[in-house]
Amino acid sequence: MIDQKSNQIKEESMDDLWNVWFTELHEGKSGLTFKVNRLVESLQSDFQRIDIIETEEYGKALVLYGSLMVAEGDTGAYNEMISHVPLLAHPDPKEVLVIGGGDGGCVTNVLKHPGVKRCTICEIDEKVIEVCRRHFPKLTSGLDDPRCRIKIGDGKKFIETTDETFDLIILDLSDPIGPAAELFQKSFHQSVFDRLNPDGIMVAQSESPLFNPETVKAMYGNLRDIFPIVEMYSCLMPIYPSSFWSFAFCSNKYHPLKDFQADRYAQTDLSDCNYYNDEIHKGSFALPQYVRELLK
Ligand code: SPD
Repeated sequence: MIDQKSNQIKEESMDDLWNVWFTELHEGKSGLTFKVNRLVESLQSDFQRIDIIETEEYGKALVLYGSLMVAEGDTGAYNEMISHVPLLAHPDPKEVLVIGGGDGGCVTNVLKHPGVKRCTICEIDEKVIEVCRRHFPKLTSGLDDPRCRIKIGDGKKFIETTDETFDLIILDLSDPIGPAAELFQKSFHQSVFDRLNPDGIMVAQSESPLFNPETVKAMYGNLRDIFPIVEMYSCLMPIYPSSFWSFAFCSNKYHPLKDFQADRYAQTDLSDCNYYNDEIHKGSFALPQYVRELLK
C-alpha cells in the first residue's frame, strides 16, 4: 500500500491479510459462518475428512466432512441434553451404550452419573477419537474413566451381533450422510430396540426441525412404529445450522416428564453443566406449533 504523503510503500502487517472464514452451507441458500484464526489439523481417515479449526468465537472446533460437530467454547448444550435427559428419566440406568460420539462429550456427561456401571462407546472412526483426545482433553476425559469401554467399529454391526442389552442407548451421530446415513434407518432403530432392556430408553440426535423437516418427519414416523413412547425435545445450539436442534426420546416404559427423577437429579453433581438443569429438562419438550404439525 502507498502512503499518500510520502509516496513510499507502507509495510503492512501480515496479520491484517489473514481473513479466512468457514461457512457451513444450508442447501446453498444460507450459511453459518465462523471467522477462522488458523487451521490446526487436517486429515483424511478411512471414512471422512477431519479438520480441526480454531475459530475466533468458539475456539478449537471439530469439523467432519465440512460440518461442524463440537467446539471447545460452545455451550455444551448438545452433549448435556443427549445424555442427562434420558439418564434422569430412567430410575436406575446402569448399562449405557453410545453409538458414534467419538468426540467423547456424551460419554463424559454420562459418566457424571455415579450409578452408571459401564458406558460402552462404539465409534466407527478411530481417528476422530485420536484427534479429539489431542485437542479437547476436557471433553474426552470420560473416555479414560475405568467405567468406559471403547469399541472401534461399525455401530450397526455391533448392535446386530452383540447379545448384550442396555438400559440406555444413545445415538450420538453426525448427519445422515456418509458413514452415519444407515444409522438413521428404521431397520437400525428396530435393531436398537431389540438390544434394550424391557424398560430401556433410546435417544437419538434428530437434526434440525427447521432445516431438515423431511428427515425429521420420516424418522419420527418410523420410530413411532417401533417404540410405545416417542417424544421430541430440543436445545439451542448456535454452532449448528439454524441453532435449533432436536433429539428423539424413545422408550418402552418411562416417560421423560412423568418419570423425571427429581431426587436423583438433586443428588447428582451436575454443577459443571452449562445448559442442562431440571427446568430445561421439562421445558425442552415444549415444541413450536410448526414442529407439532410436522410430527402429527
Ligand atoms: N450438523 C451437525 C450435527 C451434529 C450432530 N451430532 C454431533 C455429534 C457430536 N458428538
